[in-house]
Amino acid sequence: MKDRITLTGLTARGRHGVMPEERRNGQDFVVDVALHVDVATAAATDDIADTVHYGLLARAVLDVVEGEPCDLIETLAERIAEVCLAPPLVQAADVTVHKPQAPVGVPFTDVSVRVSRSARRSRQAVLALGANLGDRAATLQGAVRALAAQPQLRVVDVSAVYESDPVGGPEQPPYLNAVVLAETTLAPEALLAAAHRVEAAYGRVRDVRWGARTLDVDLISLGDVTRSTPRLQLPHPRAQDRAFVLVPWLDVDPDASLAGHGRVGELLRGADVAGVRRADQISLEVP
Ligand code: PH2
Ligand code: MG
Ligand code: MG
Repeated sequence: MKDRITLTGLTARGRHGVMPEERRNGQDFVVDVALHVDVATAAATDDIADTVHYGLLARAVLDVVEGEPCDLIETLAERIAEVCLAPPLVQAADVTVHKPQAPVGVPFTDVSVRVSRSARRSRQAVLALGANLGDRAATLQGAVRALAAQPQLRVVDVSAVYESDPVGGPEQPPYLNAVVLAETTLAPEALLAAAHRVEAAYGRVRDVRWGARTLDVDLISLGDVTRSTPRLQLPHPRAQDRAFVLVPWLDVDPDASLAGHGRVGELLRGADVAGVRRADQISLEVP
């Protein structure tokens, strides 16, 4: 996406700087911004609601310049980038802050800092937990807590717990399964890494495929992300066939749907759910 909306030479007085006289007297700061916005829709509809109103954005940028003083133009640029990324249509922003009257002590024309920042939109993550070794209930609760403690991830809800007959793999004990709904700004690979960290905290070793495990944390879906790499497939390629995922998922989100397969409630109509039994004596807390 190469479309840009740029504002150049936005100027206001601010009191940013390390020197006491900069704080006292203030000086001009000049800001250039380039907003990465797909303007095709607005071009077709000719409607301001389909793009970013640059007048409003310009005012918001200068409010930052005139606002709370900071020492560094790096800090100022970062604050301005945050304001630029606030409108939902902005995918990324390049912000340059110039300080042409900076007390540099030698003749000069300008000093500037430029930052480029991408919007980090929050997405819903659906994670399936499974445990069939050790204190399974304690492990699941610990896993939910450990997920909630991951940076940039908020646990929103947790399903009821289900006991399920093992599907596939060698002979092994029954599982406890549950599904966690979360909101996260993590990229897919970073979310996978977080899931692996939580598994590792419970002594998970990766040896026998589909074998018994203290804890399994599977990524079922992440917003509308699709991925097909050797390490990560999204949505999960087998979720649609797994009653031990679909039953708890429907429990925690009756409107759930799995991209490419439709509503979870519908998927379960034809599914064999006999092997998945609600474990009413166990319930998991949302931290
Ligand atoms: N996980 C597997 C393989 N088989 N069976 C049940 N019932 N529950 C699971 O979580 C499970 C499984 C591989 O991750
Ligand atoms: Mg797994
Ligand atoms: Mg699994």
